[in-house]
Amino acid sequence: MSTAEFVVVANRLPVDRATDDIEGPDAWRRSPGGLVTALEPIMQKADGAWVGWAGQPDLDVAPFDFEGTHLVPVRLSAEDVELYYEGFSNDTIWPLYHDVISEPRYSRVWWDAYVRVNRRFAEAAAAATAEGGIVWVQDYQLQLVPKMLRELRPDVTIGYFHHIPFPAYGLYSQLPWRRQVLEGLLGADVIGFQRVADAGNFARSVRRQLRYETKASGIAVPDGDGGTRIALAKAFPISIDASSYIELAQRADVQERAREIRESLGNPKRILLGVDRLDYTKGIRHRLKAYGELLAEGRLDVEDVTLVQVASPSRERVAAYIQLRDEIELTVGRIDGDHDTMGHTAIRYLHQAYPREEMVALFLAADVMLVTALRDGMNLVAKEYVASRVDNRGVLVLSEFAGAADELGTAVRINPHDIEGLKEAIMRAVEMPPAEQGRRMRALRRRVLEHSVEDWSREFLEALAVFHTTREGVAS
Ligand code: GDG
Repeated sequence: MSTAEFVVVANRLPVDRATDDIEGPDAWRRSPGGLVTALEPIMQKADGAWVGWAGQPDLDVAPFDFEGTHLVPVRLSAEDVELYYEGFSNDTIWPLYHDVISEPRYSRVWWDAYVRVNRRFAEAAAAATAEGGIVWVQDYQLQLVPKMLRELRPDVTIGYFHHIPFPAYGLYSQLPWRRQVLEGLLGADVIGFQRVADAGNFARSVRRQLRYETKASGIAVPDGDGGTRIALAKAFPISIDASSYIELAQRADVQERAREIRESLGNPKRILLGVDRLDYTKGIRHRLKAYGELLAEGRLDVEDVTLVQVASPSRERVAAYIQLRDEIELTVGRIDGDHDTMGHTAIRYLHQAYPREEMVALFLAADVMLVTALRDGMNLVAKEYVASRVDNRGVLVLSEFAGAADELGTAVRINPHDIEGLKEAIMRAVEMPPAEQGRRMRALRRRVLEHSVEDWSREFLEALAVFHTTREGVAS
């Protein structure tokens, strides 16, 4: 079997199966995610491999090459998907790490599946990596992989990036397997987080639970031979492929589509926009509450203002998501029922996923972007909106509980729990004079354009390379 010098391990492969009728690479399409774009140049240069699940249960696929990357599928049974993915990953870790917005469920059966599946990923990564290679593990579904991989392959340099928040110790300590998860992560040489606060929360949990010493970003981890090695736990805020959004936003057909969208909504004076996976962390209900009250109080009028809410389908078999969808759709129905006229709607609600071009057209059509997350690792939508506003217009209303708030200082900042404050912020955004929009948007764009997703992966891999070089030095 072939091995690679650089290997990414993620829950999902960077491809989706387009058709079941064809075998081999022709049956696959590159998935549109940001991580895929971020890593593509590195994967090609390094002759890299990507280990992950192909997205369908019980599917047996042999490793294959796709557009310059060697893909190594990890098989998940329908039961694995239910227990490891929907259960432990998305109904235990996800709610716990997002400050218990929804109650996490602690199931020993789910945990056992999580351990079992993480081991399968670690074994696949161990087999796919060349002697002295570099492995980059992605996200909360695979927190045990770094340690398991280190045990299998002590020669390999291991990085881990955590895309979601790491909670305060008082919450983290609920986890019945809190020590195992910390030890799992500490198998990595570099553990990357979105915010400085996430790295701080992690270090504190390590001190409290494991009694390891920490100094600045370094953590002294016992090496098994009576000594210690240093692991780095640090913030590496993720970003987007800004230039691809700019390119789309400059395309005449995309701009025409933006005009068409405004037109089809009856050319309201202001369009407000929300774009989220339908997830309880995104604060969609708080957004609707504030907007509904502004309409009810007559401070906003459906003749002038429309809210477009794209809520892309997500985790549709997890109970909390089924309930959330019902609640949101009930609320949207009530607000529209109370305020719509024949020609104008209060909320155009779309429980659908769209191509990237349509998203950028929406960004261009929207005067105000509402990001009201109750907790969010970063929130890429905020950065995508900013990158798309090549006209330096538009207002970003941004929750301070999204990681993006650390970088996007000139957004209109909100606490989504404070409904009155949120209402004031929406009014301010709706009424903001163009000159102020321009001042704020230019500063936002500067940040996003200066720090794109390529900078993110380069900075992370540079930090990891220090460990790689040191290890080579020891080996020779
Ligand atoms: C996790 C963390 C962190 C959404 N609907 C459509 C669509 N999208 C795209 C957006 C954006 C992405 O999905 C969502 O990224 P977010 O960052 O906003 O949120 P999560 O999915 O929760 O991502 C998050 C991220 O990982 C990266 O580290 O920022 O905090 O939770 O790119 O545009 N894209 C298209 N059609 C849709 O209908 N094409």
